[in-house]
Amino acid sequence: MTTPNDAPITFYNGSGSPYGWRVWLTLEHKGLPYTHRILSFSGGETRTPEYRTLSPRGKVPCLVHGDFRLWESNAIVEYLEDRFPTPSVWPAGGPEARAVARRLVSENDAYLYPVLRRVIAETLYKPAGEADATELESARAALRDELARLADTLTASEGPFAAGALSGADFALLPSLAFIDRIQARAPAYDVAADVPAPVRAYMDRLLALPIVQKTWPPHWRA
Ligand SMILES: N[C@@H](CCC(=O)N[C@@H](CS)C(=O)NCC(=O)O)C(=O)O
Repeated sequence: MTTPNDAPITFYNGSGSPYGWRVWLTLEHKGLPYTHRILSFSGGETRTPEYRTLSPRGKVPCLVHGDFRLWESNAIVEYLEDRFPTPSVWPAGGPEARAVARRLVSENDAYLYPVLRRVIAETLYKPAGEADATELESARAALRDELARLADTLTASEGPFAAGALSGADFALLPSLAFIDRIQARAPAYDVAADVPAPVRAYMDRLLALPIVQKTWPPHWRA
């Protein structure tokens, strides 16, 4: 049976989840009504049998629309786009522009975020001063390379955002970039923010000025 468009939406998320964040931004960008359930990772709320009936891998994000359950953030974004196409999360410039925006999402997921995870593992998940220096420098070198590529993309962009106008590409990139500032705030001795090139910093500032970004800031980061 097809889910009616006006069926209630429940969005399962975790504070600080980069994958949840892009779905959250998509819901807000489209102005959709939804119930927001923020699960506690440390409290094991993503691991309960009840939650696994919705999201079998026990991961967030998960979207429930009427009787339809969906997990995997990019599939959720595309589902919301199919269901509620206006405003779109993809650029208006035709197939090429949309393909470039989707490519930026793939590059974030395949390259930028994985190297950032390595930096996070050494800086946020280890006590101060206990990072593996060799691994951290290797990860930071890879991160600088990814940020340089992003700086080139931004410089070539025909608008203020990664694919021109605000799009799903920005919704994937913002959480990764926000993590750099999170590391800077929590582990300033590493000065990871120094690795951010000027065009990327200016882009982050433009993103941070958006009301939907302020509204979706991870709740536990505000404390
Ligand atoms: N490929 C998935 C990744 C989802 C994912 O890794 N979610 C993490 C949070 S960022 C999670 O739920 N982890 C909980 C756990 O593994 O217990 C997606 O795009 O939705």
